[in-house]
Amino acid sequence: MITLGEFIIEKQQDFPEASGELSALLGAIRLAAKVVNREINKAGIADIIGATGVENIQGEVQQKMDLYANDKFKLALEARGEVCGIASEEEDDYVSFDSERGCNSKYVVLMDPLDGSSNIDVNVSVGTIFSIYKRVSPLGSPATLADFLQPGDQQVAAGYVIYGSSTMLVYTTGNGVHGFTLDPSLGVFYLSHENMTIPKNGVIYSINEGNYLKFPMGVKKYLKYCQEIDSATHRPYTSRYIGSLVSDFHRNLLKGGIYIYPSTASAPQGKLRLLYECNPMAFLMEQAGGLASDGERRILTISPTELHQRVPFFCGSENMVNDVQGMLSQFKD
Ligand code: AHM
Ligand code: MG
Repeated sequence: MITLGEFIIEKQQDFPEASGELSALLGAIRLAAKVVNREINKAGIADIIGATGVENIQGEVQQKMDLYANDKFKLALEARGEVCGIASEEEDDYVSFDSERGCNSKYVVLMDPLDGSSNIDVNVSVGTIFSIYKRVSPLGSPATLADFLQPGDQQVAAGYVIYGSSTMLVYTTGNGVHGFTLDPSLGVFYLSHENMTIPKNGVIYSINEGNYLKFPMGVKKYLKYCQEIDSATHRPYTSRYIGSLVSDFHRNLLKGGIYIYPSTASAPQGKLRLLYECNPMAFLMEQAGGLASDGERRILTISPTELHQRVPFFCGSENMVNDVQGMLSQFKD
């Protein structure tokens, strides 16, 4: 049984120039994940369910657990001292860690500390998403906005934690995707899914179909294609939508499928955020052999202009993403 800590150190040895800073940073994420996991498991007993009554900068109601998770990840990252700043769904602006240690750290972390938080109150899986870059500003100074506005193909690591029927941490440093399952009695993550890959063809599609009438024509055509009967291509496909990106992504990664959050008539850029939702998931998906696009371009090549920028998201099995992209280019509104 290999633990996450052992695995990170083992992989670090493949890079003779590695200083151990990224390993320490991943260690901080691992610790915060355990703390958040413990708290989420008490939902229903402790006073952690429900809204705070405050909205974040994106006009979404913050849940108590959103803020708790944000605080724990921020504290763990600042304490470990390997990052010069963080950006988060729950923070209006980026936060730079201006201590001497912070200014001399070479990484930044972008995160969605608790994704799918509307599912906590009803005991449905939620997750944490994280994305790690090397800073572009000089060492020895505070972090700058430019450190956070890098295209996704510059990520050095990305991953998620899924707080599900078991808790897993899945990450990549650009050398495959590896999954670890928490043994809650010992508080240790063990390697359970080495080199995860997604099937090229899937039979699951995940989309909030309630918005159907607002979808672009190409997406409507693709959904009808998914529902047609054709035994050669295993259609009709199966519809599965949890409403927690991490959970929908994780299932599709293991089984093969596509996750779609397209532009809609009322939200032309879709709902999901490029920097701390789509980019890390796109990095993981490509590392697992799948694709992630905004309908036209690879997500990882988009140059961000804003911290909380949104983007349409099509992510999953290679052939499924290619099919929907084909329909988007064929059927324009
Ligand atoms: P959140 O970060 O506020 O939780 O929003 C992101 C979530 C995703 O996890 C999920 O896939 C999507 O929003 C669901 O949106 P909708 O309710 O519109 O289907
Ligand atoms: Mg989110």
